[in-house]
Amino acid sequence: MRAFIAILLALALAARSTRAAAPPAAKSAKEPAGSCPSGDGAACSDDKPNFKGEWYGEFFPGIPKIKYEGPDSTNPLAFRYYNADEVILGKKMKDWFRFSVAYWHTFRGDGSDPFGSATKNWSWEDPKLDPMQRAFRAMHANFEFLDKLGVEFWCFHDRDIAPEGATLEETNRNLDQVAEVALELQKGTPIRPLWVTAQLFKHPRYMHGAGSSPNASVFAYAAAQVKKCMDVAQLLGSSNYLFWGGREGYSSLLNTDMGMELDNLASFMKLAVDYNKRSGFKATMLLEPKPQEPTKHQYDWDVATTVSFLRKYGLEGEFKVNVECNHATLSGHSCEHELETARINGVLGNIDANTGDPQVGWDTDEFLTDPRECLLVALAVVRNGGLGVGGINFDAKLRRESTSPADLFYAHIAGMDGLARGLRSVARLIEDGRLDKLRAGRYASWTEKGGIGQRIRSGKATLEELEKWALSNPDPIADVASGSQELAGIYLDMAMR
Ligand code: XUL
Ligand code: CO
Repeated sequence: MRAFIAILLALALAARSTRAAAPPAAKSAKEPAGSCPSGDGAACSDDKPNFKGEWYGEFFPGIPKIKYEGPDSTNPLAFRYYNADEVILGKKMKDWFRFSVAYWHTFRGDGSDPFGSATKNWSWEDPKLDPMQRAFRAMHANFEFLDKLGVEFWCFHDRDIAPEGATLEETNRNLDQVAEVALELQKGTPIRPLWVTAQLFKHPRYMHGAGSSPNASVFAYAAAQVKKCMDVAQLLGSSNYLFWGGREGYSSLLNTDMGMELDNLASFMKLAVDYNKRSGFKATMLLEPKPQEPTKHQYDWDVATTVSFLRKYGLEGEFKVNVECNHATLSGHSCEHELETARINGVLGNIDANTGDPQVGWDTDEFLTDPRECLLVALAVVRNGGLGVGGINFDAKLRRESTSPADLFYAHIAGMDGLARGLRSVARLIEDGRLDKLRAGRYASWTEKGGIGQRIRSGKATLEELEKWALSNPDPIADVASGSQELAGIYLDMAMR
């Protein structure tokens, strides 16, 4: 009897877990129709020629090309602030931002978390298809999405676009095949990758790191992966090549030779820099700081640590940094601080414009929409004179509970509009001029002609000379003026609309 009950219980539990694993349907009655039913393609095929026999339907039927309708628009599938070709502060909005869609979150993110299985039911991820067919479909979905959103850049890890095979050779072949499809889809469009990176953190071989792994054979394998990934990036015309040190760090110093790991990581970077030059790729090389997660300590902790790493190993001038806002706050800084640190060191190359949640202590990768934060990010871009061949990618994902394909559009529209609104505010702030004046005014004594400030900045002053100067001049307390921080806040607030 007991055994019988146990069997019944086991069967009931098994049925429950199967139900829990099946993601809900992606459609919502109120929203535009989501995706085509997956599997056969016939139900939503149109007159487009079949491409390599993989797919000939629309993945986002019912979603129009997203247009600029101005701030009074009530249409959530329109831009209210982002007007791609409008010139602000001497540059088209699209050229200030060079927006890029992050492939991994947008097309491969399935909503799973450590406590629950996938929630999305994207048609390109049809479980009936094999991984390569799914990869081709996801690539088609990417290009339809970019076209409808009006974005000219995408960014990806090698393993986002093509699955690993049984051997490195097979993996490379998979990557070549999907890259070929991407190249075909790019043809006749302005669309190019903003940056490409090798995924050196998911596979168990990288559990101790890649360039900083204690195993030389893992280092060599990772180097081979980077070479191949750089070749694909070059083929697709990517402007940048990125390293985010997923597991380049440690979990315990007890078993870690930190000096050796850092030396090896620098060699890894040098090999890539060297190949970048010799292969004719000549991409801008980027490093993306993050303090921790998944490791306890990541070697590229923040921008300042990354700059000091580059200087120690003679790599300054070879890399710029990709500042991610959520990583900035994880490191105990603000995004503004990280952007400014990068700018004054001449290394601001790209931005992952996302945000975290102040109530959650990890990298939640949310779309950045807070007007004040967006203004400060846009201000950093303007102060830097733009991002050169870099740009802004979102590295942001839908919440697990957002399961409609239309949500992918809402999220990106909100992210793009947020920064566009920020840029419009920056233009007002600069035109108003009072914040710049307040800031510059605090340093007037350093630029005063013939003043002691100029003498000190020339590097010629000595301590004895300054002692003499202090003894023969009144106490500087009379010159110490208010910082007027609250007034600065009012100027910022007045520009925000
Ligand atoms: C992880 C992260 C990465 C990089 C690219 O925290 O930000 O997705 O942006 O590898
Ligand atoms: Co990132």
